[in-house]
Amino acid sequence: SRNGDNSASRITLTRFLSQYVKDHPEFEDLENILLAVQMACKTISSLVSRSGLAYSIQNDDTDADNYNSDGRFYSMKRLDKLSTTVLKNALKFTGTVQMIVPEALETSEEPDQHQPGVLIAYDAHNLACLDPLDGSGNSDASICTGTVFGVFKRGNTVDFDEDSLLEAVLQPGNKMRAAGYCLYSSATVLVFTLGSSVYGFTLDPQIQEFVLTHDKLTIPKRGNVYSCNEANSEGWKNGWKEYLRNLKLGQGETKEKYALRYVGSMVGDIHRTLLYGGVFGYPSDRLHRPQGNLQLLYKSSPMAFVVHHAGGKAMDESGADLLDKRPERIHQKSPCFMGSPDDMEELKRYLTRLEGDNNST
Ligand code: P6P
Repeated sequence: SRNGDNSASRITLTRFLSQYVKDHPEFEDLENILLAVQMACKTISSLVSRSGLAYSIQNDDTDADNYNSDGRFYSMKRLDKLSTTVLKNALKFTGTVQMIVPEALETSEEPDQHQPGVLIAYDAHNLACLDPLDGSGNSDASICTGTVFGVFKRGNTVDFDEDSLLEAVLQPGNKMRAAGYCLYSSATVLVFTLGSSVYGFTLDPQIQEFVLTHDKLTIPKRGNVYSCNEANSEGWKNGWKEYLRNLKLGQGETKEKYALRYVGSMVGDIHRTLLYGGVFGYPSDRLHRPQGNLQLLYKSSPMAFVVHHAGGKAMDESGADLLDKRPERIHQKSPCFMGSPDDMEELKRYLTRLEGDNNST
């Protein structure tokens, strides 16, 4: 109906996928993984929204083992583990997808990071990297979190031993055949692309189905918001600093003063950027995070793939296309910028200019 709740007339993700696969038979072998991801995201959504309730009953805050290494409340870790288990089981339930446990993140590499729950999965045709709950550090404050996934075509030359598969998954984002994310926030929104348009589906709690709400999602050509962790600004390179200075003073190309919006949960920050436009960035900072704080393979590459197919751009710090960047290691981090095409073109001029690239203030 015109004003009432028209969710009944919307197409569900399940129907959308079966129709899409009929029209594009080359994606037939992907339907399994995508349906498994959908099922897992429904369960993770429910876990995330109930975490405060479930844990407060089960957890006695005074227990010492309720606090993980950096002193934050235990439940976040359990939610990480639960989400990883849910995703693993959903993929296994397809009967065709196997899991590989990637090597642990060397604690020497990132002493202040808890172990990411990243999954590497494969079936006869695909190699997938999945981040079950990005931003989980925010979850006990009920701030948004997200599941991220990227799927590569599996070269049939790759045999089944784990090492060759872990090597084969280290591909640049432009080799993905599908990527997407599920945002757990005021609504649960699953956004993905199969290499052409981007589609967004919102979970309707009344029917527990994802229904199409963003058909051919396209990022605005220009925005007026930038999104980054300003606490790192002392270590930034001059190009990014100068670019932001002009946006803050209303002296950028649009002469509009930009606002800063930063949730600290990548999926939320990039979903907002996709819908409202603007620029998201996690640049290097020489004082604290020389490679930024986003793992390339299972965080910024899949997100860049979605942004690209929504008409946006993604770059590394040299201004090169982030989708061309091949991760050397599973947990390798890379500075990244992504967002509206016109904003990114403007930023690129600052990143690629020769002078003033050193860090001298
Ligand atoms: P910082 C969350 O831990 C995360 O992996 C991303 O979701 C988020 O964008 C980033 O790290 C936040 O990093 O250094 O700003 O806390």
